[in-house]
Order: sequence, then structure tokens, then C-alpha cells
Amino acid sequence: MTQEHADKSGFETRAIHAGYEPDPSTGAVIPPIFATSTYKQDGVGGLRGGYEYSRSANPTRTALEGALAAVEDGERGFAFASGLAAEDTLVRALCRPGDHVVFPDDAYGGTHRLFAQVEQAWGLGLTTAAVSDVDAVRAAIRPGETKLVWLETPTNPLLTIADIEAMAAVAHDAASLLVVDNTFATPYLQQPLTLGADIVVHSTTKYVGGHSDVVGGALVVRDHDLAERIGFHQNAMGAVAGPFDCFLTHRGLKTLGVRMDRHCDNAERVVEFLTGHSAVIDVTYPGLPDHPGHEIAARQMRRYGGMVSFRVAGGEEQALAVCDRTRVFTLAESLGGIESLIEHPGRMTHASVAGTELEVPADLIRLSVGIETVDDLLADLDRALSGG
Ligand code: P1T
Repeated sequence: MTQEHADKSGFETRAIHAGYEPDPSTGAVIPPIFATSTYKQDGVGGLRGGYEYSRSANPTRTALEGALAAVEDGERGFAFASGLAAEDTLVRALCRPGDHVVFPDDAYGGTHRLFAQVEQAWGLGLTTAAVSDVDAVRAAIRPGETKLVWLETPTNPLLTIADIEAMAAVAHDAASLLVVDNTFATPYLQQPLTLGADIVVHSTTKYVGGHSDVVGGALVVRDHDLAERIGFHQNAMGAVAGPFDCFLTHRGLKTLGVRMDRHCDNAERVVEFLTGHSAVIDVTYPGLPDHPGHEIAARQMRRYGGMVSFRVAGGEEQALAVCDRTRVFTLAESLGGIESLIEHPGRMTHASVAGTELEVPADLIRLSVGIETVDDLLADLDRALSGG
């Protein structure tokens, strides 16, 4: 599909067609897995299609990167070996020792660990602020030093909502760039670049890949100069996604829209069920009218996603027991796959933030609601909450 055609198409058409034209030599409808590290040159410097060495570029990756850019309404996409590899490349492309980043007080534990235990050791300053609070983020910015304002929305695991448009204005006032980790929302539900963000980050391991069979990450930008800087660092640092991983991620991306609609349908039913349950004390979902970020979410998201967090009346002990008792929900880290997962953030995905401002409640359970038959999911939760 030509770039011009792709720009005018709907989301699902872009997800399926953008980034790739059927292979001219064979007509292959799906991008082949180019399992090659290097490319024959027609005389020194005579590259065919610009391909020289697969760290720099590989056709399977090019197709995925084109599709990622198209679905996020960006100019260029970049595929990495993991979400954290994408984040590290971004930080080192845009920040230098002595620079400063405003970071969420609620975020994926591994992203916080990267900033607090790796990037800070290289001289990066870090201030945490609540992503729901525009004034707090403004106050955390150090004019002249803050290079990035980093957001997740919804956050992991507390599903806090940030106002992307307002945060973009705050960041740009201070000549900082706004980074939005769009992993939980996905480009189907929310497109941060169209709301003023400068860079979108993904753990494509999650909904974009969608089948829990591949680890990957992505960056998408609109600005040409930013794209050049990231492209340089992607090649210079080398944490690229391999061709097999790109193939799986791209295959997942093609069905993102239909999967997300079912994830949202099922999550809404799970939320309704949990809200009425006597063992549950607090259900967090941005689609609930009493969620503090509901109005902003309604403005900037198409629907509210497949992630649900809740607290149980019986404290940590009960939370651990519920995680242990489900049979359809699998007890595992990660999220965004077709299968439902349950986890205890305090002991699992967010264990590394214990003792920091990002520490999560001990009675919190996080669900990644999959696309199984919803009645089976409700029966499973009912049994686990009732101690069966
Ligand atoms: O795991 P990796 O592909 O490196 O992505 C890191 C990452 C980045 N951003 C968000 C919002 C994430 O949720 C993650 C990874 N999260 C989990 C593994 C988890 O279970 O929450």
C-alpha cells in the first residue's frame, strides 16, 4: 500500500496493509521472514533497496516499522528487541549526563528500575510526579534541564489517566519533549501523537503482538529530526528486533482492532461483576464513571481497554490466594495476550519499586482480561474470590 493511500485509510486497513507491498518477485502477500544478516552489494556501495546489514535494516523489520508508524499516525516507527530496549535507546538518543526527566509516580516497575537504577547512574536526574496532576508535572519540570516528560496512560498497574494534550502543552512550554508509553491503550484506542505527544513508546510484547509469543518494543515519532536521531541510535546501539520477532509482531498488529474490541467487551463485563462482589473493595477501570480520569479518558480514548485492577477485602493474604485459585486466568506476568492473566503486582511486576514512591498496595490484583468466552472468565473469578 502506498504511503499516500495508507495515510487516508481507516485504522484496520492501515494495520493490515501499511508498510508492505506484495513482494515484487514472488507476489507474497505477507512479508517474508528475511533470515539474513547481510546483503550482496552490486559493486562497493551498490545496495539493493538500501539494505546493507541487518542491524541497520532488514526487510521484515522495515515492513513492521512502516505499519507501526501508520497505526500511530507517525512519520517513522522503530522496532526493538524489547520495550525496555526501546526506552533505553530513546533516553540515550535524547539525553546527556546532567539532563533531567519527569517520571510517573505510577508506572511499570521495570521502566522505573531502568531510570532509577541504570540511567541515573549515568548522570540523569529524575523527579517523579502524578501523571493525573498537570500542576504537579509542571512543578517537577526544571527549565533548561528537563529534556523529557514521561507518561504512561493508563498507567501500569493503577490505571491512572493523564491528559495528553495538557501535558504536551506543559512539556512544550519548557522546551521538553512529551513521551507517552501507549502500551496499555494501544494505537487502536488512543493515538498520542495526534494529541501533541512527540514520541510514543510500546512494549509490543503486549497488545500489539497480542499472543504472548514474542518480546519486543517500539518507538514512533512524527518529527523528521527526531526520527534521524533515533534511527542513528537504533543502529549504533543495536538493540533491534530480529526478523522472526518482527514477523510475529506484525502478524499480531494486523488483528489489533478486532482483538481490542473483544478485550474491552470482556473487561467491561468483568468490571461489572467485580463491582458487585462482596470480597472486592475497590475496582479500578477508566471506563467507570467514578474513575477520577474518566472524563479525560472518554475524550482521548476510543474505549477503555482490557486491563482491570482491584483490591480485595481480605488484604495481601487473600490477594495471593485469589491469584493462586483461578484456573482460566493464568497466574503470570505480562499482559495484552488473547489469554486472560492474573497477577499480584506487589510481589511480581512491581516488586522492584517496593520502598519507592511507586510502591503499590499489597492487596492489589491486576487482570489482563483476554478474549475467551466471558462467562467462563466470570465463573473463574467467582470461584477464586469465594475460596473455591
Ligand atoms: O517487557 P518489555 O517488552 O521490555 O516492556 C517493558 C514495559 C514497558 N512499558 C509498559 C507499560 C509495560 O507494561 C512493560 C512491561 N510490562 C510487564 C512485563 C508487565 O507485566 O507489566
